[in-house]
Amino acid sequence: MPRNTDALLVVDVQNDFMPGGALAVPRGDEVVPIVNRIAATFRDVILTQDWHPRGHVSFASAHAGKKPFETIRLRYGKQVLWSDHCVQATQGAALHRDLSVPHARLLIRKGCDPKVDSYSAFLEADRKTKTGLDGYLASRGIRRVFCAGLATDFCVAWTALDARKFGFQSIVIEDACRAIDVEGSLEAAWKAMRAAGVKRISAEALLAR
Ligand code: VGL
Ligand code: ZN
Repeated sequence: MPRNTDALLVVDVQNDFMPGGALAVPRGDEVVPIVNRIAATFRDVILTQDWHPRGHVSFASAHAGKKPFETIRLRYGKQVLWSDHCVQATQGAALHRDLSVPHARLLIRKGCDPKVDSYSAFLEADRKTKTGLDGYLASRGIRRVFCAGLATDFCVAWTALDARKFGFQSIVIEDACRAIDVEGSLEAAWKAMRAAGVKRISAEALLAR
């Protein structure tokens, strides 16, 4: 069973990332019942929500002649461009209706700056603006974070990597995530996570402990 020094980060389980959504993650809906079961075993659960203003810099539609999944260079580095998604206060940005984590204590909204993306729940894509999650977790006495949700190769991976950067043990619950997988992004993400000391576990193994 998870300890009081463990937290679960439930990343971007939102309508736009579901099959049929604006930025669909294949089989993204399958994580919902798994996340619900896992979350019930954690005292500390933090939810994240991708939460962009209209015309956000990560939207292909904001750049003349650009299409989703193309990349551009911004001041802070390379940016993949996406279809418009998770626009603040739209139904697409809402959490999946069957996500059931009534005891979650904190919801982090990210990607709110019109000019800066944020995959990670800890740091925006400029790699210096903090969301405050690191301080929150430290204040709660958390030493180990488990990550689940969408998408494995973007928001989950960046969050799990930044957890290491801020000194937490970091574990991805691999079957409680689904990936977008553009141009080898999933393999690259696992490689980076392995190199950074991010561990992987299955939901079953976690629940059996
Ligand atoms: C995400 C692409 C753009 C994610 C968010 O949640 O992984 N991916 N915005
Ligand atoms: Zn986004």
